[in-house]
Amino acid sequence: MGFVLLIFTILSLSFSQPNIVIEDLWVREVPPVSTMSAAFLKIKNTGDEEDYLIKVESEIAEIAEIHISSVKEGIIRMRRVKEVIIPPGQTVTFKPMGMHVMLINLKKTLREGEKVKLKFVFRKSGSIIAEGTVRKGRSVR
Ligand SMILES: [Cu+2]
Repeated sequence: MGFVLLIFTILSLSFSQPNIVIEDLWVREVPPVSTMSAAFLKIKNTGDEEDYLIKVESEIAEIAEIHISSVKEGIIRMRRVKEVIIPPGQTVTFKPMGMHVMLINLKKTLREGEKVKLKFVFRKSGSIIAEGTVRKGRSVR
């Protein structure tokens, strides 16, 4: 009995972990005068434990913040979120009018078709670098 329990403990330790996959990353093209843009993506967790996105960094902007947009009384508002839970077996989508990565103080002009890299930091999985493409979109938010 003790032996069986020990094996079970080892198995659960080795298998209970998040597995983060980043897909469909894109950054919105903005006019050269603009100092801000936003990035959108899908974060998939194919593991069996939750993880948390706690930080984003990019070489194209001085600051990258996790934001969520909402409409209140006809006005679009954004607020910063400290962390985003990525539940096991689920995909969290960052999309226009929802969650996004706000890129503040752009260091370069973003042109459609260009490749950009962002670093996503997760509490358990650590840093994951993803490459995306600059695309045209409707509004900055
Ligand atoms: Cu924002």
